[in-house]
Amino acid sequence: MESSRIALPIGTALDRFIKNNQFQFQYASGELSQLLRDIALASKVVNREINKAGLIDIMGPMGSQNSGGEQQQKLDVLANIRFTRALTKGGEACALISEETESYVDLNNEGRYVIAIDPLDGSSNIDVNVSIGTIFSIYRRVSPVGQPIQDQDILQCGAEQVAAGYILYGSSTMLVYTTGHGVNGFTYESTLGEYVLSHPDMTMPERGRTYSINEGSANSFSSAVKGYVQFCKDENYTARYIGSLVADFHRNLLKGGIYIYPATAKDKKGKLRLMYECNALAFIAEQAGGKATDGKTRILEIKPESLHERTPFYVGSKAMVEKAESFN
Ligand code: P6P
Repeated sequence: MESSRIALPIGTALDRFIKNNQFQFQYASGELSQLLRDIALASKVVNREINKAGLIDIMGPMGSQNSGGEQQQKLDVLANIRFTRALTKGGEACALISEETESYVDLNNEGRYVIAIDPLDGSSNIDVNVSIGTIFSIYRRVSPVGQPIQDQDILQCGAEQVAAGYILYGSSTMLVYTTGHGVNGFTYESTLGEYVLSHPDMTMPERGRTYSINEGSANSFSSAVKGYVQFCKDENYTARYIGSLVADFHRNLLKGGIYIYPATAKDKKGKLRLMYECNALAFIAEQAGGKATDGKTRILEIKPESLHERTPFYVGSKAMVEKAESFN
Protein backbone atom coordinates (compact mmCIF):
# COMPACT_ATOMS: atom_id res chain seq x y z
CA MET A 1 0.00 0.00 0.00
CA GLU A 2 1.77 3.18 -1.21
CA SER A 3 1.47 5.80 1.49
CA SER A 4 1.47 9.48 0.55
CA ARG A 5 2.52 10.60 4.01
CA ILE A 6 5.29 13.09 4.63
CA ALA A 7 8.30 11.06 5.79
CA LEU A 8 8.99 11.97 9.42
CA PRO A 9 11.78 10.58 11.60
CA ILE A 10 11.34 7.88 14.22
CA GLY A 11 10.60 9.66 17.51
CA THR A 12 8.29 12.27 15.99
CA ALA A 13 5.53 13.05 18.49
CA LEU A 14 1.99 12.01 17.52
CA ASP A 15 0.71 15.60 17.52
CA ARG A 16 3.46 16.73 15.15
CA PHE A 17 2.88 13.71 12.90
CA ILE A 18 -0.85 14.42 12.65
CA LYS A 19 -0.24 18.10 11.90
CA ASN A 20 2.33 17.30 9.17
CA ASN A 21 0.01 14.77 7.58
CA GLN A 22 -3.24 16.68 8.09
CA PHE A 23 -3.43 17.29 4.33
CA GLN A 24 -4.29 13.61 3.92
CA PHE A 25 -7.38 13.92 6.12
CA GLN A 26 -10.22 14.99 3.85
CA TYR A 27 -11.95 17.21 6.40
CA ALA A 28 -11.15 20.34 8.39
CA SER A 29 -7.61 20.54 9.66
CA GLY A 30 -7.89 20.43 13.43
CA GLU A 31 -10.72 17.93 13.74
CA LEU A 32 -8.73 14.71 13.36
CA SER A 33 -5.97 16.07 15.57
CA GLN A 34 -8.49 16.77 18.30
CA LEU A 35 -10.17 13.37 17.97
CA LEU A 36 -6.88 11.47 18.11
CA ARG A 37 -5.69 13.71 20.95
CA ASP A 38 -8.86 12.88 22.91
CA ILE A 39 -8.38 9.15 22.32
CA ALA A 40 -4.66 9.28 23.08
CA LEU A 41 -5.33 11.21 26.32
CA ALA A 42 -7.89 8.69 27.55
CA SER A 43 -5.57 5.81 26.62
CA LYS A 44 -2.77 7.31 28.74
CA VAL A 45 -5.09 7.37 31.77
CA VAL A 46 -6.29 3.82 31.06
CA ASN A 47 -2.69 2.69 30.60
CA ARG A 48 -1.80 4.09 34.03
CA GLU A 49 -4.78 2.33 35.63
CA ILE A 50 -3.93 -0.98 33.96
CA ASN A 51 -0.35 -0.72 35.19
CA LYS A 52 -1.56 -0.19 38.76
CA ALA A 53 -4.38 -2.76 38.52
CA GLY A 54 -2.67 -5.24 40.82
CA LEU A 55 -2.21 -2.63 43.53
CA ILE A 56 -5.60 -0.94 43.77
CA ASP A 57 -9.08 -2.40 43.86
CA ILE A 58 -9.84 -2.19 40.12
CA MET A 59 -9.32 -5.79 39.11
CA GLY A 60 -11.88 -8.51 38.74
CA PRO A 61 -15.54 -8.48 37.69
CA MET A 62 -17.79 -5.49 38.24
CA GLY A 63 -20.74 -7.73 39.00
CA SER A 64 -22.59 -6.36 35.94
CA GLN A 65 -22.90 -7.38 32.28
CA ASN A 66 -22.26 -5.51 29.03
CA SER A 67 -24.53 -5.23 25.98
CA GLY A 68 -23.65 -8.79 24.97
CA GLY A 69 -24.32 -10.29 28.38
CA GLU A 70 -20.58 -10.67 29.07
CA GLN A 71 -19.23 -10.09 32.58
CA GLN A 72 -17.91 -6.51 32.81
CA GLN A 73 -14.53 -6.16 34.47
CA LYS A 74 -14.02 -3.13 36.70
CA LEU A 75 -11.47 -1.82 34.20
CA ASP A 76 -13.98 -2.20 31.34
CA VAL A 77 -16.26 0.28 33.09
CA LEU A 78 -13.40 2.60 34.05
CA ALA A 79 -12.02 2.63 30.49
CA ASN A 80 -15.47 3.36 29.06
CA ILE A 81 -15.81 6.32 31.44
CA ARG A 82 -12.37 7.65 30.48
CA PHE A 83 -12.99 7.52 26.70
CA THR A 84 -16.52 8.89 26.99
CA ARG A 85 -15.31 11.80 29.15
CA ALA A 86 -12.35 12.64 26.87
CA LEU A 87 -14.46 12.56 23.70
CA THR A 88 -17.23 14.62 25.31
CA LYS A 89 -14.77 17.29 26.45
CA GLY A 90 -12.94 17.27 23.10
CA GLY A 91 -16.17 18.33 21.41
CA GLU A 92 -15.52 16.74 17.98
CA ALA A 93 -17.67 13.62 18.49
CA CYS A 94 -21.48 13.84 18.57
CA ALA A 95 -22.15 10.18 19.40
CA LEU A 96 -20.38 7.17 20.87
CA ILE A 97 -21.07 3.49 20.20
CA SER A 98 -19.49 1.30 22.87
CA GLU A 99 -19.42 -2.37 23.76
CA GLU A 100 -20.14 -1.26 27.32
CA THR A 101 -23.42 0.54 26.62
CA GLU A 102 -26.66 -0.91 25.20
CA SER A 103 -27.52 2.07 23.00
CA TYR A 104 -25.31 4.74 21.49
CA VAL A 105 -24.45 7.70 23.73
CA ASP A 106 -25.48 11.15 22.46
CA LEU A 107 -22.57 13.38 23.53
CA ASN A 108 -24.81 16.46 23.19
CA ASN A 109 -22.45 18.62 21.20
CA GLU A 110 -22.03 19.97 17.68
CA GLY A 111 -19.41 17.36 16.78
CA ARG A 112 -19.26 16.06 13.22
CA TYR A 113 -17.95 12.57 14.09
CA VAL A 114 -19.32 9.30 15.44
CA ILE A 115 -16.92 7.03 17.35
CA ALA A 116 -17.35 3.28 17.74
CA ILE A 117 -15.15 1.83 20.47
CA ASP A 118 -14.31 -1.28 22.42
CA PRO A 119 -12.76 0.52 25.39
CA LEU A 120 -10.92 -2.51 26.71
CA ASP A 121 -10.93 -5.65 24.59
CA GLY A 122 -9.69 -8.85 26.21
CA SER A 123 -10.22 -7.40 29.67
CA SER A 124 -10.61 -10.84 31.25
CA ASN A 125 -6.84 -11.13 30.68
CA ILE A 126 -6.12 -8.20 33.01
CA ASP A 127 -5.99 -10.38 36.13
CA VAL A 128 -3.33 -12.61 34.58
CA ASN A 129 -1.25 -9.73 33.21
CA VAL A 130 -1.76 -10.50 29.52
CA SER A 131 -1.80 -7.69 26.92
CA ILE A 132 -5.18 -6.06 26.24
CA GLY A 133 -6.36 -3.34 23.88
CA THR A 134 -8.68 -0.52 22.89
CA ILE A 135 -10.19 -0.59 19.38
CA PHE A 136 -11.79 2.47 17.76
CA SER A 137 -13.44 3.57 14.51
CA ILE A 138 -14.13 7.16 13.45
CA TYR A 139 -17.06 7.99 11.13
CA ARG A 140 -18.34 11.31 9.82
CA ARG A 141 -21.95 12.00 10.85
CA VAL A 142 -24.33 11.90 7.88
CA SER A 143 -27.24 14.03 9.13
CA PRO A 144 -26.83 17.82 9.57
CA VAL A 145 -25.01 19.02 12.68
CA GLY A 146 -27.39 20.31 15.34
CA GLN A 147 -30.20 17.90 14.40
CA PRO A 148 -30.94 14.76 16.46
CA ILE A 149 -28.63 11.82 15.78
CA GLN A 150 -30.14 9.46 13.17
CA ASP A 151 -29.73 5.73 12.56
CA GLN A 152 -27.86 6.64 9.35
CA ASP A 153 -25.19 8.31 11.51
CA ILE A 154 -24.82 5.22 13.68
CA LEU A 155 -25.22 2.13 11.48
CA GLN A 156 -22.55 2.93 8.89
CA CYS A 157 -20.58 0.40 6.79
CA GLY A 158 -16.96 -0.06 7.73
CA ALA A 159 -16.01 1.36 4.32
CA GLU A 160 -17.31 4.75 5.58
CA GLN A 161 -14.67 4.98 8.31
CA VAL A 162 -12.51 8.11 8.00
CA ALA A 163 -10.01 6.79 10.54
CA ALA A 164 -9.49 3.75 12.78
CA GLY A 165 -6.96 2.46 15.23
CA TYR A 166 -6.11 0.51 18.32
CA ILE A 167 -4.07 0.92 21.47
CA LEU A 168 -2.18 -2.17 22.65
CA TYR A 169 -1.39 -2.17 26.38
CA GLY A 170 1.46 -4.66 26.22
CA SER A 171 5.14 -4.88 27.11
CA SER A 172 5.06 -1.37 25.68
CA THR A 173 1.93 0.63 24.98
CA MET A 174 1.35 1.41 21.31
CA LEU A 175 -1.18 3.40 19.33
CA VAL A 176 -1.63 2.25 15.70
CA TYR A 177 -3.95 4.13 13.35
CA THR A 178 -4.88 4.86 9.74
CA THR A 179 -6.78 7.65 8.00
CA GLY A 180 -6.83 5.71 4.74
CA HIS A 181 -3.26 6.62 3.76
CA GLY A 182 -1.28 3.72 5.21
CA VAL A 183 -0.78 2.62 8.81
CA ASN A 184 1.57 4.15 11.37
CA GLY A 185 2.50 2.98 14.86
CA PHE A 186 3.43 5.10 17.88
CA THR A 187 5.00 3.91 21.10
CA TYR A 188 4.09 5.56 24.40
CA GLU A 189 7.10 7.19 26.03
CA SER A 190 5.83 7.49 29.61
CA THR A 191 8.66 9.78 30.77
CA LEU A 192 7.48 12.31 28.17
CA GLY A 193 3.79 11.40 28.41
CA GLU A 194 3.87 11.29 24.59
CA TYR A 195 3.21 8.79 21.82
CA VAL A 196 6.18 8.90 19.43
CA LEU A 197 6.49 7.45 15.93
CA SER A 198 8.15 4.02 16.16
CA HIS A 199 6.62 2.03 13.26
CA PRO A 200 6.18 4.21 10.13
CA ASP A 201 4.30 2.79 7.12
CA MET A 202 3.38 -0.57 8.68
CA THR A 203 2.74 -3.28 6.08
CA MET A 204 1.42 -6.77 6.74
CA PRO A 205 3.55 -9.51 5.08
CA GLU A 206 1.68 -11.11 2.16
CA ARG A 207 1.91 -14.45 3.92
CA GLY A 208 3.08 -15.82 7.24
CA ARG A 209 3.31 -19.07 9.18
CA THR A 210 1.23 -18.28 12.26
CA TYR A 211 -2.46 -19.02 12.73
CA SER A 212 -4.58 -17.76 15.63
CA ILE A 213 -7.83 -19.58 16.43
CA ASN A 214 -9.34 -21.08 19.60
CA GLU A 215 -9.09 -24.77 18.79
CA GLY A 216 -11.01 -25.55 21.96
CA SER A 217 -14.09 -24.93 19.80
CA ALA A 218 -12.82 -27.13 16.94
CA ASN A 219 -15.58 -29.74 17.29
CA SER A 220 -18.13 -27.12 16.23
CA PHE A 221 -16.07 -25.56 13.41
CA SER A 222 -17.47 -25.83 9.89
CA SER A 223 -15.79 -28.35 7.61
CA ALA A 224 -14.16 -25.40 5.80
CA VAL A 225 -12.56 -24.11 9.01
CA LYS A 226 -11.55 -27.64 10.04
CA GLY A 227 -10.00 -28.09 6.60
CA TYR A 228 -7.98 -24.89 6.84
CA VAL A 229 -6.77 -25.64 10.39
CA GLN A 230 -5.62 -29.07 9.20
CA PHE A 231 -3.83 -27.36 6.28
CA CYS A 232 -1.98 -25.13 8.79
CA LYS A 233 -0.91 -28.21 10.74
CA ASP A 234 0.19 -30.02 7.57
CA GLU A 235 2.28 -26.95 6.69
CA ASN A 236 3.79 -26.98 10.20
CA TYR A 237 2.56 -23.45 10.87
CA THR A 238 2.85 -22.10 14.41
CA ALA A 239 -0.33 -21.85 16.51
CA ARG A 240 -0.43 -18.64 18.56
CA TYR A 241 -3.67 -17.65 20.33
CA ILE A 242 -3.29 -15.08 23.09
CA GLY A 243 -7.02 -14.70 23.81
CA SER A 244 -6.64 -10.97 23.22
CA LEU A 245 -7.64 -9.91 19.70
CA VAL A 246 -5.52 -6.74 19.55
CA ALA A 247 -2.39 -8.63 20.66
CA ASP A 248 -2.89 -11.43 18.11
CA PHE A 249 -3.74 -8.90 15.38
CA HIS A 250 -0.69 -6.75 16.15
CA ARG A 251 1.71 -9.69 16.00
CA ASN A 252 0.22 -10.81 12.67
CA LEU A 253 0.46 -7.24 11.33
CA LEU A 254 4.18 -7.19 12.09
CA LYS A 255 5.15 -10.78 11.28
CA GLY A 256 2.41 -12.09 9.00
CA GLY A 257 -0.29 -14.49 10.06
CA ILE A 258 -4.03 -15.04 10.22
CA TYR A 259 -6.57 -14.65 13.04
CA ILE A 260 -9.90 -16.45 12.72
CA TYR A 261 -12.92 -16.26 15.02
CA PRO A 262 -15.46 -18.38 13.10
CA ALA A 263 -19.04 -19.32 13.83
CA THR A 264 -19.13 -21.90 16.65
CA ALA A 265 -21.86 -23.88 18.44
CA LYS A 266 -21.84 -21.19 21.16
CA ASP A 267 -21.61 -18.17 18.87
CA LYS A 268 -23.53 -18.90 15.65
CA LYS A 269 -22.23 -15.68 14.03
CA GLY A 270 -18.88 -15.76 15.79
CA LYS A 271 -18.10 -13.82 18.98
CA LEU A 272 -16.59 -10.61 17.64
CA ARG A 273 -18.54 -7.40 17.03
CA LEU A 274 -18.70 -5.77 13.63
CA MET A 275 -19.07 -2.14 14.71
CA TYR A 276 -16.33 -1.75 17.33
CA GLU A 277 -13.93 -4.65 16.85
CA CYS A 278 -13.90 -5.98 13.28
CA ASN A 279 -14.42 -2.82 11.19
CA ALA A 280 -11.47 -0.94 12.68
CA LEU A 281 -9.05 -3.88 12.37
CA ALA A 282 -10.33 -4.64 8.86
CA PHE A 283 -9.60 -1.05 7.79
CA ILE A 284 -6.10 -1.22 9.26
CA ALA A 285 -5.44 -4.66 7.75
CA GLU A 286 -6.45 -3.51 4.25
CA GLN A 287 -4.44 -0.30 4.57
CA ALA A 288 -1.41 -2.44 5.49
CA GLY A 289 -1.94 -4.71 2.45
CA GLY A 290 -3.79 -7.47 4.32
CA LYS A 291 -7.37 -8.73 4.05
CA ALA A 292 -10.44 -9.05 6.29
CA THR A 293 -13.63 -10.99 5.54
CA ASP A 294 -16.32 -13.00 7.30
CA GLY A 295 -15.02 -16.01 5.39
CA LYS A 296 -16.71 -14.84 2.19
CA THR A 297 -17.66 -11.13 2.30
CA ARG A 298 -15.31 -8.17 2.78
CA ILE A 299 -15.87 -6.96 6.37
CA LEU A 300 -15.93 -3.30 5.31
CA GLU A 301 -18.89 -3.96 3.00
CA ILE A 302 -21.14 -5.56 5.60
CA LYS A 303 -24.09 -3.24 6.29
CA PRO A 304 -24.73 -3.27 10.05
CA GLU A 305 -28.33 -3.97 11.10
CA SER A 306 -27.74 -3.43 14.82
CA LEU A 307 -25.10 -1.85 17.07
CA HIS A 308 -23.81 -5.03 18.69
CA GLU A 309 -24.11 -7.50 15.86
CA ARG A 310 -21.46 -10.17 15.62
CA THR A 311 -19.66 -11.52 12.57
CA PRO A 312 -17.25 -14.34 11.80
CA PHE A 313 -13.83 -12.69 11.39
CA TYR A 314 -10.92 -13.77 9.17
CA VAL A 315 -8.14 -11.16 9.21
CA GLY A 316 -4.46 -11.08 8.37
CA SER A 317 -2.00 -11.73 5.55
CA LYS A 318 -3.83 -11.56 2.23
CA ALA A 319 -2.62 -14.91 0.86
CA MET A 320 -3.52 -16.67 4.13
CA VAL A 321 -7.06 -15.24 4.29
CA GLU A 322 -7.59 -16.21 0.64
CA LYS A 323 -6.28 -19.73 1.34
CA ALA A 324 -8.68 -20.06 4.28
CA GLU A 325 -11.57 -18.86 2.08
CA SER A 326 -10.65 -21.44 -0.55
CA PHE A 327 -11.83 -24.20 1.80
CA ASN A 328 -15.43 -22.89 1.63
P1 P6P B 1 -12.40 -17.00 23.26
C1 P6P B 1 -11.74 -11.20 24.22
O1 P6P B 1 -12.91 -11.49 24.96
C2 P6P B 1 -12.09 -11.38 22.75
O2 P6P B 1 -13.09 -10.48 22.41
C3 P6P B 1 -10.86 -11.21 21.87
O3 P6P B 1 -9.99 -10.24 22.38
C4 P6P B 1 -10.24 -12.59 21.88
O4 P6P B 1 -9.48 -12.86 20.71
C5 P6P B 1 -11.47 -13.49 21.96
O5 P6P B 1 -12.51 -12.72 22.55
C6 P6P B 1 -11.23 -14.69 22.83
O6 P6P B 1 -12.43 -15.44 22.84
O7 P6P B 1 -13.83 -17.47 23.04
O8 P6P B 1 -11.42 -17.69 22.33
O9 P6P B 1 -11.96 -17.03 24.69
